[in-house]
Amino acid sequence: WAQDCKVENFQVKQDFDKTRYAGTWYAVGKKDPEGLFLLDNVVAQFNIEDDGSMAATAKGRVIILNNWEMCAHMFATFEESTNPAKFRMRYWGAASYLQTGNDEHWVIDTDYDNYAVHYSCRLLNEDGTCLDSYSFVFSRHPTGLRPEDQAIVTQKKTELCLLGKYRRVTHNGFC
Ligand code: ODT
Repeated sequence: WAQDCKVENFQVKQDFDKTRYAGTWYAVGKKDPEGLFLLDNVVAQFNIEDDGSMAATAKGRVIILNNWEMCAHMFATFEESTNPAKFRMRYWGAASYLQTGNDEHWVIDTDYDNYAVHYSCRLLNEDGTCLDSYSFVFSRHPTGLRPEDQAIVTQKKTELCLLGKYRRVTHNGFC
């Protein structure tokens, strides 16, 4: 089975259950996009709204305007698609100088209780591979992934054609 790295062929979580996904996720790994924003101390909190839609808040350390370090407070709403694991994420910050945007938000894999792999391609190449992507590895545990989850996550990074492109996301209490 040869990998073609075409975004449309990436497998996402089957029968994704947003209710089980709700709650707190600690970012433990990240593949950065062009012009990265969230640096470290990234924690996301997913919620199900009264209307059944998914929403999230996140905080993380950012550096804005060259050299100003701060803890960004971000908000997102998620638009569903025909695939339950593929959303559009509209996001904005608590302050106007933070990033806003509308990105793909795919849940590649999760066991809901320990790990999750997220993926977003912002820009496609002509051949259907991704020119500008970012991806988070999340853990339910602030201490990181359990050893038994690491092999699965490595497999998913490989399937996204991003193996070796992630960095560790540290948590040192800045946010
Ligand atoms: O950090 C980057 O370089 C790109 C990411 C920018 C988008 C951050 C928006 C966060 C909005 C609130 C939160 C939600 C949860 C998100 C989970 C994962 C993907 C960001």
